[in-house]
Amino acid sequence: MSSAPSIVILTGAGISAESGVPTFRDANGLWENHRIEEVASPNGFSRNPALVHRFYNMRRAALSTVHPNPAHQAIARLQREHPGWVTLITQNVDDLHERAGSPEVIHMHGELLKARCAQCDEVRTWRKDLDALMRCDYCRSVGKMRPHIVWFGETPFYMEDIATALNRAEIFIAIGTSGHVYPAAGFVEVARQAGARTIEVNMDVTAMSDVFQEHRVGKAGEKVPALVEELLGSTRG
Ligand code: BV8
Repeated sequence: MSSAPSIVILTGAGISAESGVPTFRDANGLWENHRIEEVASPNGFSRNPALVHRFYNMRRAALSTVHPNPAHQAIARLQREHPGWVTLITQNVDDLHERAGSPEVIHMHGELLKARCAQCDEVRTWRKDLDALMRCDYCRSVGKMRPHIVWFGETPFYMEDIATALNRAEIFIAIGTSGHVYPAAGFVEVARQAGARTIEVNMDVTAMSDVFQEHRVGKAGEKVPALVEELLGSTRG
């Protein structure tokens, strides 16, 4: 096992901002005058499935107009070149990490380009619009297709894998996340308890800034490539 430190990275909407994907704070938590917590929730979906499908269809269609930025590319480079473990956890539902070349991405809040049948739980890649009248190809039920997204009040995906990675982290880096949504916001505390060096990359102060030991204040597109160069340089010796 290499002596190189194991690194855990958590990304949020801020890493995709320079690619042109609006952050939740940019929308100050609203969409078409609905609070995002209402739209991105099981109650919101059962109350008004057409509204929720519209919310996700619009964001899914917008993916074809945006591209990875140097921050996504730098993380993919770290995953390729760092001799130790690198675990990439994202709260984002876009596919920009994958398109930047990241070999493994833990989408703890799901993915825009996947749909799930609420009847049989089958998940499939989905690039088009979803609607409330669609039939599931597997169980044939109608009207049960939903975005494969973790809504507010639902349990995030891959929590066991995440806990394992956090407990063995020697460096924990959070990039472009405001630290308001749990359990992701609490990951820094778990890593710090495990003795990790903690680094926050953000343009602003966040709800969790005081828990991080180090800060790289600025745009992810500039600060992440510099941080990756620093980390790779230190393992090159
Ligand atoms: C759960 C998918 C149980 C949907 C999302 C009361 C108190 C505490 C917690 C709760 C509470 N009531 C309810 C809860 C729990 C709730 C929660 O935390 N609510 C909040 C609102 C208080 N959480 C849940 O419901 C979660 N589930 O708790 O289940 C459980 C717990 C543990 C274990 C098992 C079960 C599920 C939450 C998931 C919801 N789904 N996404 C979709 O995308 O449509 S959340 C969504 O919002 C994102 O995924 C992300 O997580 C969050 C937005 O945060 P950010 O990504 O940080 O984005 P934001 O816009 O806020 O900030 C951008 C940041 O970038 C800023 O800091 C900005 O300065 C910076 N930035 C901008 N540009 C740049 C930049 N930085 C660098 N460079 C730039 N260019």
